[in-house]
Amino acid sequence: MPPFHTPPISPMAIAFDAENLTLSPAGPTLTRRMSDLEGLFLDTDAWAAAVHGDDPVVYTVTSSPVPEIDRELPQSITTIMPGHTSGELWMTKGHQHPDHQGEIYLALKGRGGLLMFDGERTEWLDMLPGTIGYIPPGWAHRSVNTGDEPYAFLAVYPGGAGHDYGWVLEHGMGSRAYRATDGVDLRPYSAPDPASDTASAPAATPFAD
Ligand code: PAN
Ligand code: ZN
Repeated sequence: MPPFHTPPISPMAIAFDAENLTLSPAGPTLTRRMSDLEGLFLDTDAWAAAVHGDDPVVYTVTSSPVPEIDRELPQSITTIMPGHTSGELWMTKGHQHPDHQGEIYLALKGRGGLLMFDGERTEWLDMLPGTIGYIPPGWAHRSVNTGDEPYAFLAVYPGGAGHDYGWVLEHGMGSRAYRATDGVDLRPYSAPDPASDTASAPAATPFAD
């Protein structure tokens, strides 16, 4: 066996259903609720009101069985629900790969955006079905649903890259994406407001409501 072969993964076919957003055979699925996005939305009161309400699912990540280990190339489909928290569009947590390596996203359904930040520069890519968004090494990345339907994309990334979520909490993402009549309103990043009384805060609003 060549030294670069990592048992027990063997060559495999993975059925990719871009309509039903499934990978088969499937690996683990992650569900991220509003409560998992602490410290990320600017309006902390609105975030807390949503958490204390029905704590909605903001996104899911379903994976193939390829593991997140060095030299492997895992894939996953992320689906972000439409909605906003005080105007700030629903989004993934965002992360930096501690072992800086590139990644690709292929947009599948809905409309979204890929926000990237390297600590100094911010980039935004509009993501429509068929768009490949390329994330170069060293750019933290976050996905945003800019439409009124679920936004889904396939991600393919190096299994040994790791996921550092603390980096985004510490450094931010350079911009925040707000709902706009036509697309998205990108505003300069600012740290979340300190929490106050949540009783009168507006709850997060799925567009479907
Ligand atoms: C993606 C992301 C996925 C969820 O597979 O992990 O969209 O976003 P968060 O990890 O920021 O919650 C990816 O970029 N993997 O490296
Ligand atoms: Zn990534």
